[in-house]
Amino acid sequence: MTSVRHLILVLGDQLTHTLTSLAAGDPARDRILMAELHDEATYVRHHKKKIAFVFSAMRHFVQELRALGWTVDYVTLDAPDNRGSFTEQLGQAIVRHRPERVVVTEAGEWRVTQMQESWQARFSVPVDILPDDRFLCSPAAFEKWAAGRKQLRMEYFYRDMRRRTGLLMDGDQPVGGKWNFDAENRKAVETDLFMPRPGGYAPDAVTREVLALVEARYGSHFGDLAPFWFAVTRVDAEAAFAAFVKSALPNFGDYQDAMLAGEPFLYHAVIAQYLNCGLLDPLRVCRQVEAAWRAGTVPLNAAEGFIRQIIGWREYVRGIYWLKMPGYDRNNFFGHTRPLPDFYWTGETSMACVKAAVTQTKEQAYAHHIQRLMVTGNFAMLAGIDPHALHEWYLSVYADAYEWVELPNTVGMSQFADGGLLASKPYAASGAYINRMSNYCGTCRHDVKRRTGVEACPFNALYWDFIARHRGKISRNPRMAQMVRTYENFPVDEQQRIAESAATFLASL
Ligand code: FAD
Ligand code: DLZ
Ligand code: SF4
Repeated sequence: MTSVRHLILVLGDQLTHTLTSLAAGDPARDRILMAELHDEATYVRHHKKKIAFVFSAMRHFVQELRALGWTVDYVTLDAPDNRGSFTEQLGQAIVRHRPERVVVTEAGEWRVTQMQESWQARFSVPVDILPDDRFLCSPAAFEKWAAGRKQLRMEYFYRDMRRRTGLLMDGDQPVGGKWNFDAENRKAVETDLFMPRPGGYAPDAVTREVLALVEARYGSHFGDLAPFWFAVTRVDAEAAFAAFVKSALPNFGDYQDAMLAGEPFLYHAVIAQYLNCGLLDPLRVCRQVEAAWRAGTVPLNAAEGFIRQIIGWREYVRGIYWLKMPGYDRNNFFGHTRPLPDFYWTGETSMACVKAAVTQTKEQAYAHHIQRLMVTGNFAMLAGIDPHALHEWYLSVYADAYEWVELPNTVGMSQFADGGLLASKPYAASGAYINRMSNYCGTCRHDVKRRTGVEACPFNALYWDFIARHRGKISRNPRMAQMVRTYENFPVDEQQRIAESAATFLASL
């Protein structure tokens, strides 16, 4: 039996060498524990590609740790001593190593912090839970920012973060004279033979072994394992990001809201899976983007738009998560209860936009923001889908999904289920929006110009039916009041046709 000083449990989204629990350790005296766990792969049934990505990134991280001199107990999914959960696995390691202390960095999900907080009493060993300093704004700092504010608007939070980091600042003023260049970022996109692709990597022997393991154990989960091209090391993730800065970032701003059939990635970075498991550092990527703008290779609307997503939205949703958990996942402002339609899993629907979003989600464990927000999210809200069921779907199907970032985006931004804490208005839109921002409608069986009837785009009747159903709740919102008035000015027979078309469509789900 060995005896160690610190037993350091590193979680699958903590693959960062400067992690606080590692920084507090000493390779000569401490031992690291990492484990591939059935509970983590199945607390929602994650996409196969996501599980493979996390396991492979973990295995590569362990190689790096060992090369740095650390002793690591790495428990593979198929190891005989695999206990399946963080708590059981840690308990076993405590018996084996009898550490003086257990040291962890706080988990990214409330569910797991509850486990961490139970360990000291359960195992009668001191457990140090250290802050996660990979974020720019701590939960406590966010709480302070939020205190006393009637509305928590991202834009004001973002300005504070710009001032704090100095990113894109000219003294105390934003460069270019404006904080936000979004007005320039709503262009529709056209097919381009030279469209950049995210940097991809052929699976090495480690990844191939993981892919076989995941197929054998989780073959029935949603999603395709092949093609697998994600980076699984920090070096490759940084190379993929550098390629994005060079080839796609210049157009990132202009086409941020665009969608195009057959182009799952467009000018997006496809890095959230790397940021969220710790392979990429958020501040570092922002500094690289600022440097590209200062060097003149990237326009300001692209650099600002990108930096806002990271130091603004990403930090802000995390702040909301910790401010409102537990319980935020049970918000349901509109009282929606409809089950999630099967086509969220199969992609089998006549709606070309939804089919494209679900199909690429199945193939790539990725969809870009506007597909998540304005196609699958918008459809779910208009159709009255239970926001908790939708939350579990988003959490399971995307390689970048962890509850701290997914939940506020789903419950707050996309479903307005928190009644407007996060978003200033529901992101509800008819087919006209999707038609303006994409080329899906041209090949769709439905007619985006028709509001009602069997040929019509379902988003249209559902949109007006949503306005009608919830006007009591939304008419006081200045940004929705005009839509409520428009609906109320429709002739009564048109209102009836809307209700009938929506009911017929919903009955067919
Ligand atoms: P890009 O479009 O290239 O943006 C760059 C980076 O900015 C992203 O990698 C991400 O880190 C950050 N970012 C952009 N928008 C947001 C946002 N709204 N919230 C937080 N960070 C943002 N993002 C996740 O990382 N994990 C999730 O589980 C997740 N779930 C979502 C669910 C819904 C319903 C919606 C509407 C959005 C969700 N997002 C989530 C936000 C956003 O869609 C993804 O971050 C983005 O699509 C990831 O792709 P990308 O790396 O190509 O991002
Ligand atoms: C997402 C995930 C998966 C699929 N598998 C593991 C795992 O086997 N072991 C592990 O340590 N972490 C995994 N993760 C990430 C965790 O779910 C994540 O650390 C928690 O959700 C806390 O954010
Ligand atoms: Fe989607 Fe409607 Fe356009 Fe079809 S017509 S692609 S359902 S918005």
